[in-house]
Amino acid sequence: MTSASRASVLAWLCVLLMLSVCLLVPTSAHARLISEDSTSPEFPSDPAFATGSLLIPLDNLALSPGDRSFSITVGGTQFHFETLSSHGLGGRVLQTFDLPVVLTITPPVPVVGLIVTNAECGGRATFVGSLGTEVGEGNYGRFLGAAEIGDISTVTLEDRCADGSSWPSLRFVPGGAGQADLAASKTSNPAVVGAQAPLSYSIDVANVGRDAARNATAVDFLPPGVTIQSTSPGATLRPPVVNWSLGDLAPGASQSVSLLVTTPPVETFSCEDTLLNLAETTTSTGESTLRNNLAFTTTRFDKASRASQPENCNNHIDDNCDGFVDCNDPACLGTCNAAVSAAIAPVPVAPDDATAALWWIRYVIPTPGACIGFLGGTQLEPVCCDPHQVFLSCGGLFPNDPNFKEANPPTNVFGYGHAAAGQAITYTIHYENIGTGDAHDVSILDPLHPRLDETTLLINNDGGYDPATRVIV
Ligand SMILES: [Ca+2]
Ligand SMILES: [Ca+2]
Ligand SMILES: [Ca+2]
Repeated sequence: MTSASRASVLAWLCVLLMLSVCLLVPTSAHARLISEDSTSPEFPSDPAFATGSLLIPLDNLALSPGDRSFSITVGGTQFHFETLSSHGLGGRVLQTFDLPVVLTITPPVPVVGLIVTNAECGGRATFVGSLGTEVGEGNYGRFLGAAEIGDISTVTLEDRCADGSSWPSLRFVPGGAGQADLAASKTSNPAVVGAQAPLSYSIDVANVGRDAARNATAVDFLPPGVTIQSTSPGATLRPPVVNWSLGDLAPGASQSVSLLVTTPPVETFSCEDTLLNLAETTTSTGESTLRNNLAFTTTRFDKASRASQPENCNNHIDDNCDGFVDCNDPACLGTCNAAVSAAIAPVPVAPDDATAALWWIRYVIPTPGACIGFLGGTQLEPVCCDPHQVFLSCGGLFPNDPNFKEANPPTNVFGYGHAAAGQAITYTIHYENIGTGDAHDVSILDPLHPRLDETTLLINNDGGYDPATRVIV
């Protein structure tokens, strides 16, 4: 996802580029590929088959070369398996020759797999469900299947080097994958909050589907730095995650949970901070959609709560939240640039007045240790907006985190850089699944900094924007 927007105010002042927290949320935890040795006495051992499955030796179906479909009737329901492949299903056993066979299943099934034999380079099976896709590879007796990816409607069979593969038997669980549909919503109070202040959250979970949702849960991902004060009953606390087991939810039923936290101490807030809180709901029953399982709220830091703080002119922090850091702040005039202060009288600077800010900076002479190095349109001393005092002009110094966000113009490793007023900033979010299972329906949430102009926002990769919370999803 890339977003571009304009710095709208405070010309030539440093712009904090580490603007937000990006969160990756896999919302289908149990989806899996099934890969088993079909010659093992334990086969099939996957719990997906515990409730009963059908093993279909395809040679019992008496398929002829060129046949493109077969049907199996279970409990009055006819399951139809069909391919549009020109060479059909291959004959006595299902074969792929030099082209993949795309097998459609009508109606879809919750669990399906096949045994592969005689693949030149190993067989590959791709299972497409309503909630995700699984891909398995194997050879000579390996059973490849998939479960908990919703209603599986398509299986693509192929050989990894396109020389042909044979799939002599098929196993599936008849019946739909379930049509529960949990929907989460979330509220927070208050909307703007100071440091070390109470902040409450509530999460509502409703089953809007037609089937019961078994083993429903509500999970809250707390913002960094908050401390938990209390929760509604039944919570399991593993900060920064709080989890509630809700049991089974009948169609139309709903439950609410809540928690109270204390916001972080003032030292950990920047003036423009936004606390992003996420909630997710899950069920072991198949859902018709996972898009509504995630809910979030944002809470702005109350800048006014720090207006009376004195500006420390040497700590690289905007202590009083007037938009000006250290020597940029009129309160520091005479402290940071004595030579200049004699010639230039302090001027009242409105926090969001770009013209006033420009005027002020233009007449500051760069001196060693001073926080501004801009004169005549050339350069800023970047340390002025970097409390860590390390500026490495590097997009991409993020070797340890597979999930990171970079900006152009670039920032240092702590996310600090600078941009001119009106300049476009491009953010690129990189993400990677370093686990051993597939992550389905991954969401990326990115709160937009309050001083970036949302009217110029461009979002790539099918992202959406919620203007109420200023969060890109
Ligand atoms: Ca849902
Ligand atoms: Ca300061
Ligand atoms: Ca200030």
